[in-house]
Amino acid sequence: MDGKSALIVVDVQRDFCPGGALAVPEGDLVVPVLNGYMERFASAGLPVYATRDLHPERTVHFKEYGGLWPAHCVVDTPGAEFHPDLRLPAGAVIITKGTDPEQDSYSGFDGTDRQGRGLAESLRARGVGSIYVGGLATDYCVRATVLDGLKEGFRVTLLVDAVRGVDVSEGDSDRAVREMEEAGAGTVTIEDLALE
Ligand code: VGL
Ligand code: ZN
Repeated sequence: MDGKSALIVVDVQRDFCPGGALAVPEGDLVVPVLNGYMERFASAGLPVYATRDLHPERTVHFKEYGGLWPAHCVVDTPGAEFHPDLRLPAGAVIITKGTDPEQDSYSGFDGTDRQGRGLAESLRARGVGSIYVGGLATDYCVRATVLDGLKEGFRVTLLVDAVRGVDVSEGDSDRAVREMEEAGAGTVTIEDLALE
């Protein structure tokens, strides 16, 4: 697909960082790297999106109600906030997902902006054809967002230096990276990022 590039920062929230309710090992280490990516995109005049996981107290996503996870990123709690050191540029679009108590909603493409517009629709409306995805967690929300982006017809690049995984089973993140590559995603680090 033709079109400009956009950055998608996935779920860099307090609860996914050390000390949080569902801490991803080294989750906070993505913050300075993503700040660098956000500066590059913003100074090139390219759109920056940030997704956030936002759950009601009661959802099938949580262990207590049949799901996989301890309660995390509950609406109106500090754990749902973006990491305090994450420097979202002015004009960053926030995409919220996980508010439906009947669904997991791992993918950013399940989310909506403040106007209720879906991520794919918002990207297309801005002429985006290529997305760069980093954040948390490699083996869940990053994976789902990358695979859905490919299905939606975007060119997708995984920011391999700006992701960390949960690894419920050892090797999950490595397997997720291979799966994303096999599905058609490219990979890049900030040293070799060349924005069109
Ligand atoms: C996530 C597990 C549960 C994620 C969200 O952001 O990857 N993982 N909810
Ligand atoms: Zn969640």
